[in-house]
Amino acid sequence: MSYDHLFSEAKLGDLTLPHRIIMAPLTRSRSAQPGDVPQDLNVTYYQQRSTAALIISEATQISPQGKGYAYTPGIHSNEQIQGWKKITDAVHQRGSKIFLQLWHVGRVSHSSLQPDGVLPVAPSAIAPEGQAFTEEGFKDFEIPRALETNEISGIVEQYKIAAINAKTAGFDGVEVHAANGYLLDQFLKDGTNKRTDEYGGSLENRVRLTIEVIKAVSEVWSGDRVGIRLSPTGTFNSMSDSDPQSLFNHLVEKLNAFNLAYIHVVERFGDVNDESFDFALLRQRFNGAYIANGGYTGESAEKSLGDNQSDFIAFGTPFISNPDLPLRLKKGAKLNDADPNTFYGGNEEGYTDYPSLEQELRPA
Ligand code: 8OZ
Repeated sequence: MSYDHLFSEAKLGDLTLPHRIIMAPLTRSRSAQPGDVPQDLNVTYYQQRSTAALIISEATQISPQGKGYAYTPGIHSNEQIQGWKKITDAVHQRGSKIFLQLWHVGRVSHSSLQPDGVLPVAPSAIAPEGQAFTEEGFKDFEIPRALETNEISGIVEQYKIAAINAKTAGFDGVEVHAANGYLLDQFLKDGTNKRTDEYGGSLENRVRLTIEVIKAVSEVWSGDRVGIRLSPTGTFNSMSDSDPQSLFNHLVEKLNAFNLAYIHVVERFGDVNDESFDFALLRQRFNGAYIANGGYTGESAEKSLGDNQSDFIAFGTPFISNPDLPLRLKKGAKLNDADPNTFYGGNEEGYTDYPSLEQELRPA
């Protein structure tokens, strides 16, 4: 089939992107140790994928406290900033753009990953189900420590400093990770937020932290270089909300004050698809671009764009195993399957060794 919509130019904030295929943030857990530093292997990986119209980096911890998985990169030390600089240079050299995803995991961590071995922090003292991925293997989640009201400005400050560091590292913008059960999502949803201060209870109160973070980050970057990732119906990391439509309608209306580049919406995670949520309504209420994500194929992406359901499509798993995904879609070429055994951790295997179409077609 022809992908006329996928391969049409469009504006994202003040950027003009050559097509609609965005590389979704993908945790791959391959930063150099010690220090969670982006390394040459990561440069190669991102450079291989720089025919995406925009790359959104893997989730990146804004502070030592924001870390929840072994081997994920940070953006709080000088070494990390210098490591990222090599990546942004390589991507720019190939003519693409890259945003950094700003990540604080909240309760999705473990004391063994935290500075001084303290408990992870969260809006309320409620543990997620399951286990954290630590350097010593999987460990049961612990009951997190509920943040004091007077600590919250310090959390906002962590995002702001990380946004400044992202600028130093040469990124084109930042995406605030408010999805998939991490700290901001924990404050948004009432399954995890049982607070009785001004950060809990009403919709107004539950969106407060996210809005404060967006405000702080938009003082560093202009709003049109800032996006936010949301997962209204996501249940990953033991998440739930009693009325996600009202919550996220309210949130995007508040976001409109900042002229953000985009909302990046995880519409489904794995096979879970909640038909009761009206994503079109969310898009209608928001004044920036809508990036759709979650299990899209070339065909369903083209249909979504053509039906005016989205402005861009973010592909995750297909970009793991097809570094030149845009070219493959354009040519109607076969896509390689991704091997889940090499998603997280390890070396170049399953990371930088998936072939481009050119490599596949070249006689051995
Ligand atoms: C899968 C494994 C580890 C982290 C997310 C950052 O869900 C993640 C993540 C996904 O956004």
